[in-house]
Amino acid sequence: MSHVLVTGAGGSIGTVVARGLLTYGHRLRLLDRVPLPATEIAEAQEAGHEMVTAEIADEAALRGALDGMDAVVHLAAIRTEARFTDILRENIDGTYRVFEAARQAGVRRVIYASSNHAVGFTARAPLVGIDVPPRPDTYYGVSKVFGEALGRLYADRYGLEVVSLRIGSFLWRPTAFRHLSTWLSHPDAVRLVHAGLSAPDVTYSVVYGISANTRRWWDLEPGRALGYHPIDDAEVYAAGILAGAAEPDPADYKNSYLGGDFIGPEYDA
Ligand code: 15L
Repeated sequence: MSHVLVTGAGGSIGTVVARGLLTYGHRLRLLDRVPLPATEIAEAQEAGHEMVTAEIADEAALRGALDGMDAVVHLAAIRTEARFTDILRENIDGTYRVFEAARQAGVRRVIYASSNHAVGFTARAPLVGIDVPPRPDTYYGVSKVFGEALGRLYADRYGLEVVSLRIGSFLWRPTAFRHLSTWLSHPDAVRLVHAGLSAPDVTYSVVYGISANTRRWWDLEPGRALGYHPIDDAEVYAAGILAGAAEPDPADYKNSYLGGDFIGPEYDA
């Protein structure tokens, strides 16, 4: 069992992960900028966990939230493309603040929610490893490259144990053709974060956060080496998805890259 701060605990992934980590016996402190829904507060408090309502930018509050923690799961972020100034504030500066406060507080491990969009301009292929160079597809992707690089720096320079999770499409269920490759189910997301928290001998690791999808493009071996053993497979939804829509046009360049729609002109600045 470890004492874990979860940032962005009220967000879509935060809510699922926080609830799931409780079942693994972690003691949680849940941080979000807005108060969590009353039902979740009641549930978490009943289980002996704490809630903190604060902005990541509030240094004193962040320091207080990290006090006594063994690990932080940093999920708070803008989750898609946005204006650069917003990405800079929330994803770049916000991530720096979390790593730096964790270092100062003596927190041992940081689990960082990166994204497949850190390498979104990489050509689709079975199987893309963790050793491909950064090829972000958006400012959002750039912020994830930054977060991974910062994690590497804090691991090398300060000895923090850091795990960067290149999350695919975190969804209740896949709804589009691309998701057959990129889906991360809710239960697998919990398994992924728990593996990151409980793996022994971490210095710095990058793993792809997807389920055991038959049509995956990313190599799951680095995750398995960490103890992440996904169970779900988007393939069980394939028939429904394929019946509802034509297969993507291979001549459309967006379908050649990992990032999918994020590659397209609608995501231009
Ligand atoms: C992500 O990183 C985003 O947070 C999410 O909005 C999706 O776009 C997902 O990647 C994806 O690639 O499907």
